[in-house]
Amino acid sequence: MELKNQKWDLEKFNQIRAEVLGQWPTGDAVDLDEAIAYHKNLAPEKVMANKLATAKKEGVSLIQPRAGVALIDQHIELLQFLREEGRADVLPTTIDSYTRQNNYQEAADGIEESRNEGRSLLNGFPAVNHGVDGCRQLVEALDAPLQVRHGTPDARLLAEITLAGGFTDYEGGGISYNIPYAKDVSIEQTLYDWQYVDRLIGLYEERGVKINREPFGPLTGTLVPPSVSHSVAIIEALLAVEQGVKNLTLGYGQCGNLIQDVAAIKTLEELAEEYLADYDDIMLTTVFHQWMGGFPQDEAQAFGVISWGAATAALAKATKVIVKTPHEALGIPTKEANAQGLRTTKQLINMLKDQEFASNGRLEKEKEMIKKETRQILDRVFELGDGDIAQGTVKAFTSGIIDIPFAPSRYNAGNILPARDNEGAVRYLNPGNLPFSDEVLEFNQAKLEERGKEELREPNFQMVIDDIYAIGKGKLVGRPRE
Ligand code: 8ZB
Repeated sequence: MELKNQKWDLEKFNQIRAEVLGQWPTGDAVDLDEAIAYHKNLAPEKVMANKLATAKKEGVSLIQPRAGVALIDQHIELLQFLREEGRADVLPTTIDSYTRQNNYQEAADGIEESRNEGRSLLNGFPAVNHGVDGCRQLVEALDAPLQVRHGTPDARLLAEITLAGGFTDYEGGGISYNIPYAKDVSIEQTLYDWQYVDRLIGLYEERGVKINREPFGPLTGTLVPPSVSHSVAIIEALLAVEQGVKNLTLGYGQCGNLIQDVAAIKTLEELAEEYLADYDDIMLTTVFHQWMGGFPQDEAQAFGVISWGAATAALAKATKVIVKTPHEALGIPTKEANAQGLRTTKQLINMLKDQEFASNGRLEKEKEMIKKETRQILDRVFELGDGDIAQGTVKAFTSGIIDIPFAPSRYNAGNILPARDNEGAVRYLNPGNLPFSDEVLEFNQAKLEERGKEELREPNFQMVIDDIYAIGKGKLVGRPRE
């Protein structure tokens, strides 16, 4: 394996491709020419990039749930329900954990047991086992675009089958579907395997088929500072477009302070445009994830959290918002709870669609700092790779130049510690080895000292713990007990 940020030649791709398609018998049914013809016959409203482009132009935020069950019929029923009762604009298919681990035999057993029990015993849709035809049954039964949502370090066969099956959007990336999801998979390996996925999508794009790509923005979903997730999103975007990806949605997970969150969505788009300037014809959109950390168990409180995310997404004018449900603290939601999260979100989106968060000094300052932090990280990554962002990324993880808080991966340094400031914005309590200037370090420190003063304690690890549990307990900032 030689990892470089360079478009793969077709020979290399095809060599590996034979291996990938041989990983499970359903790989045999993948035929790229036939799949491209199938996509060209899809109604335009079933193509994700079309919906995103229209939403971006009109300045509205689309809503999307997460959802996936084991059996095709039940999955169709679920998605139809979310479309009709939840008024979802675009649809997901959440993939089960066995498939995410490339454990297709366990997935097959799960399908069998689900048939016997008459209910889903898998936590998602096992798309590899259902194969190209199974995926096409979904596409044909539903009147909205479908995206694959998963968490798979090696997602090559899953991509082959779902894309040939008519899905028009694919989530993930070599960092964002490794570091938060796996313990023992090297970053070099996942960057390589995701180059394959992006090269495959590049082949569709070359032949006039739009497949949207969405790096997973929220990472561990736990107090991730915007500049950490922006750096990862932009790296994954650069790696994708090099392989021929044209339609990209970059993501960010809500932190909870309105000004910081609006600034994050704005800077994500502005920075990405800047870093992708050398590539032509890229369609760039944004996705805002409602709060990804711990949720309150009480459903009424959960609706409060969902609403605040919906309001923030609308005011930030994110192209899409990924919706949580009142069952978040418990596990996988019922379809009714899922639809409630969607309707709550749609209400806020509709009420706020004619309002935009006006530019002001505080917003501008926040944007300036996110941009500075992100550029400082990315500049160092390029430097480490002698201009090659793929090689730079591998080195950046080893040296903690990129560092994702609370990640399980042993390929992540795990030195940084985030904490909220006095207004709930997420700052660097311990910047670890991130390559920040004195100005950036002092800004973060001053913000945390402000909170320390208010709480009569030094900014310390207890703050981090308090912040992790705060929203679940009904607050944003984890204040000490009075
Ligand atoms: C990283 C994403 C975690 C979120 C939800 C979890 C959580 C996972 C399913 C699902 C509906 C599924 N999630 N699997 N939601 N159906 N099969 O993803 O609840 O919010």
